[in-house]
Amino acid sequence: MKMGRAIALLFVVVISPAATQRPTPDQPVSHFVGDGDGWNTGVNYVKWSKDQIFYVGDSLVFKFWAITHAVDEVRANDYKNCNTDNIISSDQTSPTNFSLVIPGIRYFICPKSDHCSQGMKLAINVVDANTTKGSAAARVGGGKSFMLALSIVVGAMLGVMT
Ligand SMILES: [Cu+2]
Repeated sequence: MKMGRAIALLFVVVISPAATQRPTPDQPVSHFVGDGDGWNTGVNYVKWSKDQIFYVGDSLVFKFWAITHAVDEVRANDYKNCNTDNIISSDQTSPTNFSLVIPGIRYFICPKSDHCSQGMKLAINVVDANTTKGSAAARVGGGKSFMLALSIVVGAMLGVMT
């Protein structure tokens, strides 16, 4: 009984630091959008953004081929519909740097050709390190997309088992 509790405690101690990728956001981080792929077509930015936590104080850097791409910051609905009629800002030169100064979701799309509808769009949730510590539910899309991802994983596991 005592042993079991000790093991349980050990699990908490060992597992907790690994639960978040950046437990101490003391150093601001520059997030290079798409990593080595940059800002381009054929990159899964939903997946890219899920793999990291965006803290207030960090920055977001877009690197792209300026002839074929650009970066427009837009609002939620325009992100959803790939609409460039009400943009917040537009940047045509690479690299483009955005400082993440306040918490909240920010939306970016490529306004060139039909790149946005092809998936060249990015939504990030900027979190305040003091209040959220980057919990999964605080990610872009909230619990809904997290549950969707979870159900896909569970579904895949069930598929493997049967
Ligand atoms: Cu583009």
